[in-house]
Formats: sequence, C-alpha cells, structure tokens
Amino acid sequence: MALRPIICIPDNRLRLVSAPVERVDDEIKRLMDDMLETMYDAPGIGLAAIQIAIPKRVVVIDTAKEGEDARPICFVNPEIVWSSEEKRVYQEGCLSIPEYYEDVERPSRVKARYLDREGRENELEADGLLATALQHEIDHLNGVLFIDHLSRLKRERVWKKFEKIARRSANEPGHPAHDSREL
Ligand code: GNR
Ligand code: NI
Repeated sequence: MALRPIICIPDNRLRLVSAPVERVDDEIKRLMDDMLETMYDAPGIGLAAIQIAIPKRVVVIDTAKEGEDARPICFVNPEIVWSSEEKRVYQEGCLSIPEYYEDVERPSRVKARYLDREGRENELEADGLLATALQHEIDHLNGVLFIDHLSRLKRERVWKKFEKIARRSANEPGHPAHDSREL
C-alpha cells in the first residue's frame, strides 16, 4: 500500500469526467487500497480517485466515527438510481479544498448501484452522512466540486484565494504545502 498526494484546486484535473472501470482487477484493487490509506491518513471520510490524479470512476468512503471500528466501502462505477425529495443541509469540506467549509443542500437519502471490491453488482440505500458523502464523491467523478453548489460569488472567491496561494508558493521555493513538487 502507498500514500498518494492529494491534488487541490486550482488544479484543473479536478474538472475531468472520470472514465468507467472495465474490470475490477488487481490494479483497481491496489488503487482502492492506496485510496483508503490516503483517506485515513488525511484524515477524511471519503475519497474519489481523481483526487489522487487518477481519472477513473472509483470511490472509497468510511463514515465511522473516531473510536469506532473502520467500515470501509469501495465503489466502482457508482450511480445514483434514486434520491429522496426530502433534502438536508450539511456543512461540507473537501480534501481538495483544504480548510474551507460551507453548508450544502442535497437529497437526504439516495440509493446507489455500483460494483464492490470483488466486482459484484451491489445496491446501497444510504442516509445521513453516508448519503451526503456518496453524493459528494460521485460529483467528483463528474468533475463537480461542492463549491459548485454555492453561489457564484462564494465559488469564485474560494477559487481565486487558492489560485493566489498556488501562485505564491510557486514563487517561494521551500513553501511547505508544495515542497514535494520541487524535490
Ligand atoms: O472528509 C471529507 N468530509 C466531508 C464532510 C462533509 C461532506 C463531504 C465530505 S467528503 C470529505 C473528503 C473528500 O474531499 N472527499 O472527496
Ligand atoms: Ni471532496
């Protein structure tokens, strides 16, 4: 297993539409293992492959609270096949938009169809945090970020702030957030 670097805005690869996985083979299983390790290390409750720069339709989620046993779920080619009319608002964050949190309204319950780690067809009806996380991750597979659900003003403000940070660290060798690129 290996930790992989997580890419952040304004990296435009986060806007790619990820490609469906043809077969859940050993390479995809290794990818899922690396994603779980990277997610737990961050730490986060979900991760889409594009966040480690792999444009494939693979997602991992674990919404277990601190102190609870791990409950990792791997999703290949997930699709939402039903969403509730009822909505809920949850304060979201994203590992690709560090330290920015904002309320997002989404359907409170969804049903998803996907292939599991063994390549078997599966269905899952989710509510609560799992429903929110699943919708957030499937958005990533389509190049959509949670800030796209906010007002244009807020979205552009956040994007510009991260552009500024990226520019600054590109001109300042030794900036901690971007050291890895310069080695
Ligand atoms: O760790 C994460 N927490 C979170 C909180 C509320 C709604 C969605 C999320 S997902 C996020 C990890 C991430 O960026 N996944 O793409
Ligand atoms: Ni995210």
